[in-house]
Amino acid sequence: MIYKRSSALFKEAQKVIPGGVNSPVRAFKAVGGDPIFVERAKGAYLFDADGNQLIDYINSWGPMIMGHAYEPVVNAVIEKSKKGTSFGMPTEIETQIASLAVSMVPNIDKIRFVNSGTEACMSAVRLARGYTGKDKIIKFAGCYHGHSDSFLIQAGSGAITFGSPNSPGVTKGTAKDTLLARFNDLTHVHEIISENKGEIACIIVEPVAGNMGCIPPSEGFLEGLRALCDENDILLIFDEVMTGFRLARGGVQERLGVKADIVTFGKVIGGGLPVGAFASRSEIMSQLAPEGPVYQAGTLSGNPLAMAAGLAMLSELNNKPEIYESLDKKTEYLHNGLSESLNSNGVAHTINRIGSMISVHFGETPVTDFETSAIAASGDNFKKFFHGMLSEGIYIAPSAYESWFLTDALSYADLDKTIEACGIASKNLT
Ligand code: KE4
Repeated sequence: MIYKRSSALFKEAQKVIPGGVNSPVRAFKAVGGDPIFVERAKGAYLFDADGNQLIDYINSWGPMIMGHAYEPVVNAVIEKSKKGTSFGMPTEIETQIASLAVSMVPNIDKIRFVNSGTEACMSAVRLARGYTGKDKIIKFAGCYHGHSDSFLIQAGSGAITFGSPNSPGVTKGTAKDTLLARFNDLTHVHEIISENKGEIACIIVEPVAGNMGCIPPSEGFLEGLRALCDENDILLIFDEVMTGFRLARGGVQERLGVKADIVTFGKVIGGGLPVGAFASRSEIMSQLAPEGPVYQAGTLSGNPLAMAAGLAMLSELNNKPEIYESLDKKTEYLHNGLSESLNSNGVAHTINRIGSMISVHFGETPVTDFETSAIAASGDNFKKFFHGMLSEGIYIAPSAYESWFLTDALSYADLDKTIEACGIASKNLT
């Protein structure tokens, strides 16, 4: 594979864009080398600036569940754009996609659209604080809810669960209201709640973690969070930016049968255009301006093109529920094939999978939280594996801390090619 033009484009980009990218993970810092510039994409395939064809397992970090340049979405955007691109006024299509989303997702009556997953999660936390009148939040180490200040917090020292900023620019004042718990560890959550009685507005969690690799909740974890929230008058926020409309039409609430108080969305809900959203029962959503006192706003929120893309995407998923079974089967097939390849090369590994989310972790340790994810990500194996797969025309996440996302456009021949590539890429792993 030649990447001359991508490297040249990267050099140009770095002159006018910090790090040459508009989002850090794209820069290949975790795996080394210059990032690939994509020229176009169709279905399961990326076509990069050097003309290489790659099988895509990132799919824009989740949105492309039906594959790139999906006709119904493309046509909807083209038609809508002919009527104008933004008005800053209410439009009927916003009500159409809101009604459809509310009909697909359990336990929500109303939904507010924004422009990113970050905005959705940031607004959901403000709504929870406004509704409960309490300031503190609990999040989980390794879970990512976007780059809002309250989320850029790392575990405090030792047993102290108070967070500390993990980015310059985040103030200690902000950090003190964010408490850090271990994912899949109910005892730890219970301890934190006891230490902060009556002060916690919400627990925000990726109900299936996708930012430590893919880590499904352990048996009873989500149910335990639900019980702790009910017992302590805390709102449970499911950050379903990755899992929403991907793991089921109704997301994790439907797939695993646990009720959240507020749910956030991104990625799939926009069909590849910038859409985030947060949703809840009427009693909570009525606190939002202009109905209630909790302020939240956005010039391009509910943008007609983005709504057209999202409505086309959700309509497809709603009308073809068989897509979820197809995606689950393809992901299981890939899981079994990758495992066979890695075992044939004697490579110690674990694979986490749920629905169409999957991740490969090296070493013997099962990956169930941030610490075990970090252990698996240490060493050079992931970096070698990433570049080995890329050399075989397979594009996986350029970081061991990311999940892969399958698209239903993948054929079984694509999966076989991926499995074969894994056998080659893992030959020289330790
Ligand atoms: P955005 O602001 O990037 O649309 O969404 C933030 C977000 C919120 N919640 C979850 C569970 C998420 O995974 C994300 C964003 N995901 C990353 C991938 N790990 C986006 C990729 C990037 O940062 O470029």
